[in-house]
Amino acid sequence: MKKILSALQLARRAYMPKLPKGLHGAIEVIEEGATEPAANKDELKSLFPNTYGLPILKFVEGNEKKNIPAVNVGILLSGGPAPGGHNVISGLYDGLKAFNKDCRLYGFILGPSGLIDHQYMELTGDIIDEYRNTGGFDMIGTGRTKLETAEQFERGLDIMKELGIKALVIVGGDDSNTNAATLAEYYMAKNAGIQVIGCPKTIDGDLKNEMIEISFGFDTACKIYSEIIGNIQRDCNSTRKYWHFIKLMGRSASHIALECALQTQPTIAIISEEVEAKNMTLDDLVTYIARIVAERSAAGMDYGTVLVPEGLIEFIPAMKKLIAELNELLAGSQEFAMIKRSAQRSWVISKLSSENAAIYASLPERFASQLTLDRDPHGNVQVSRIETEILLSSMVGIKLGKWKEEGKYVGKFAVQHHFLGYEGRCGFPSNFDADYCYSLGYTASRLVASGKSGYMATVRNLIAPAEEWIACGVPLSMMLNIEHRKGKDCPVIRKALVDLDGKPFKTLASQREEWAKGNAFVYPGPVQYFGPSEICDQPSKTLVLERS
Ligand code: FBP
Repeated sequence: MKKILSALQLARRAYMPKLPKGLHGAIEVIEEGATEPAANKDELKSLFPNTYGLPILKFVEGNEKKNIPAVNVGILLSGGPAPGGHNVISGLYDGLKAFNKDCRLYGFILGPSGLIDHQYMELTGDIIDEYRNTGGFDMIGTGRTKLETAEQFERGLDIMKELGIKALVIVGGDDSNTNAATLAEYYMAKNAGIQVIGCPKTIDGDLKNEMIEISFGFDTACKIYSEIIGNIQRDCNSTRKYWHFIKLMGRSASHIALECALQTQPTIAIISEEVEAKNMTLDDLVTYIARIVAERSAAGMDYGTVLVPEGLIEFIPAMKKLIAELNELLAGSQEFAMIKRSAQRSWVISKLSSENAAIYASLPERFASQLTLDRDPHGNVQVSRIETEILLSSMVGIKLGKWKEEGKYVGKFAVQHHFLGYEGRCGFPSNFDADYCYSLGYTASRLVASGKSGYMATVRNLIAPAEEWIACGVPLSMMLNIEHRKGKDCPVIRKALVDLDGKPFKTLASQREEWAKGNAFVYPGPVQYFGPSEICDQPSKTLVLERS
């Protein structure tokens, strides 16, 4: 069947992403000093003897074109989709072809499982052209299989040997890049002749540190969510009868909620990291929201918006303890899986410590059972399936009901719920993400050509015009630390949470009281692709505040 493309799709296909100067011309790489991780140095050195301490690499514009032999390269996408993934692939493809037109690129299907199960396709020019500047990961698909066992690594090696692949690019978040670090070490230790290179992806924006300014996809996803929040706010301000509780993706950190709050100025924005820092209970949080609802009601405003970060529940200290105990209890528990649904609640209560059992028993049935849903392959609670926005609004409703009985509140509290997550993960990448991702893919090609392994492709100086961005290779080993996961200590890339001393949060904190009192709503409108640079090329507010 012939695919029908919209006019915008056709126009986007023709868009040529901007590249930093350092990626023009011949390959020239500068090695900076040796690196080390911020913590657990000795343990990490013994776990990663071959990839520990590598230098940071910087790519600069080169003059002398060297002859580089053709290589075959594999790429896989891992975890949730993020706008721009196809541009990483097209940047990698174009970068490889620029240094030798006989290079070939293979995509592993549906993420890491494609590598293990030998499901792949060759990515030719025709296929690449069809997906340039499009959203989604559907060119080759993605998955969450965790690459962790020697058997999986060997299965990967078999297929890569068969296809003559010399380098593998893994596009993913903190967990997937942790896998990339382990795989790089494994192949280097056995001299397998396979380079492994990571690439920082996740709409959550929590794969960042002094070397990674932002993960790709965050910019577009936040712009899409902000457009929708703006539309909801305009509806809210038009009908003046609802409180909208809007849950926003971000499995752990609240970067998305914070960025969207800065873009849209909602009535209330919850930031999980603040809830944890202030040691707030669920009741504290409910009281905080109910107080604002009641004050607005007294001023004649029975409406407003509340942004709720998806990962909130794990940041309420008492809930965090409960979830940690549930994780240990349910990890590989055959017994729990065999129990009838109706008996699961009492089984869990009987196994938990008395403190956690009491909290668990106090939760509404539906919510309690959501806390026991399967963990993902990395051991994470699937917070996208937990209806925190409904829990909060119903508890606020109960509190307001009590205040009504006590004569402290007379308003109306009518609620609408929204969950913004999947709507933004496959959107057309913004110009920022289109350029950034293409540059990341191109940088990965330079790492391949330079024979490097155990590196992540990164691009820095992102608030400057794209020409001035800096393409780098950062050792994966320097981003690792040891954390307790699924009942054991393991090396993982540290997740970046919202910094409560950072400018983005401080900006929110300095303005939110005003937003709570009046109508400060901002309606940012849709992402723009063609037009003046100040409308089309602006990076996220978080990035600008953090880096300016
Ligand atoms: P990644 O970290 O893999 O990029 O995924 C992010 C995310 O979109 C989270 O915000 C969300 O909790 C999760 O994926 C949902 O995943 P799934 O697609 O498995 O439902």
